[in-house]
Amino acid sequence: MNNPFICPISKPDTEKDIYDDAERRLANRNSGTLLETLALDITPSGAHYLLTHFDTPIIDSNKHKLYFEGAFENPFALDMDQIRGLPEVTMPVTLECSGNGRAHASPRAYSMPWGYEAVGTSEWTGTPLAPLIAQANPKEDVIDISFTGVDFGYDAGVGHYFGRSLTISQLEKLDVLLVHSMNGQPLLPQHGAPLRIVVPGWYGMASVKWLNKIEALTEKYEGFQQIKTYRFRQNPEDEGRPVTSLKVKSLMVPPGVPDWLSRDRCVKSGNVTIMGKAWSGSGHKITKVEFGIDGHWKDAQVIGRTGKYAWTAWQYIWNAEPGEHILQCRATDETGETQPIDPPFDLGGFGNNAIQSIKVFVQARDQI
Ligand SMILES: Nc1nc2c(c(=O)[nH]1)N[C@H]1C(S)=C(S)[C@@H](COP(=O)(O)O)O[C@H]1N2
Ligand SMILES: [Mo]
Repeated sequence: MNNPFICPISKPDTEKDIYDDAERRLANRNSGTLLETLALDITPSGAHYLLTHFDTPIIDSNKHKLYFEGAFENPFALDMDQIRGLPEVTMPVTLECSGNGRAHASPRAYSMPWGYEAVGTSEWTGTPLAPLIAQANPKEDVIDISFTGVDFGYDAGVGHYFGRSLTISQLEKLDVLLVHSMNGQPLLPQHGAPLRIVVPGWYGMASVKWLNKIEALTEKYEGFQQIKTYRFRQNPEDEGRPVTSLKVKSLMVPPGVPDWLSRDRCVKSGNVTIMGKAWSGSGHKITKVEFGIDGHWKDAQVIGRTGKYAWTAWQYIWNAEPGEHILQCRATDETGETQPIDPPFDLGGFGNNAIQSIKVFVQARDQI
């Protein structure tokens, strides 16, 4: 028996607000950012969201090597000491899982049921990848460069190492970083220790963790995580469009205090400072953030961005009047892209950048 998962279970239809054991197992492993940490420019490492398909490999960094192989003129390997000795860059980058928001789309795709919380910003430290690719020197007919982690597992009956690819021309435009540290500390095991890439401005799936192989390919890369998933599809026959750069999006720190189970909020009347973050893909600037109160939109104050590839802080002083309210936020970037009110349909539940809505009950100050 080589592959016991050759006939995988088929994905059942989903029902709104009802989650089965497989979805709950995924949700327990892949924790989300605490939305209250959106008040900070940098997400504390322990509160950064996690998305891991298989198991977290436990790697001895003293033995770990990165191999440049395949159709390079000058293939070589580097150990971690050599990588740490290369020119060092620290970049704040916002990572967001492309499945973020999946649970709010209807029908919900059967997978990791993210609400709003699969996003975070870290200071990533490492060395730019481009000079290393140049040193390895791809042969003339190379079209794709693949990035493979040491984590192996099965999906839809296919056993594979988690791997992704970028074309030579994508690599020229993207400031890909080979990363060994996060927020001033060596990478935590679950975030890719000892080595990962970070692809700024793209959804998280491109930022391969536990990286040990960079391969130059003269044919199109056909790894499972490139071809079978992370594609926008309308139906199962659809070949789909690859998921690439982040769509414009914004979130707010939920104001006031929550009810334990419903997570609805209670706020005191009067001036309430609403804080949040907004971001977009490919280094595009956020030009406008609006704050919605029961469907009436006002301009929020755009404070400033944490970095070219990191989110932008915004705030709005809301004069909260007693009663029940729906609060929302909506960002627009420099290309004019903005967030839809309703989640766009996608078969895999990818790229849902619909606006966030939070229900709050405002109590008159003298009633509390
Ligand atoms: N090797 C490997 N790299 C991976 C993954 C994985 O499962 N294995 N998950 C990807 C996905 S889908 C996302 S969103 C990001 C999440 O990074 P984080 O867990 O550090 O937040 O890692 C990406 N890199
Ligand atoms: Mo992801």
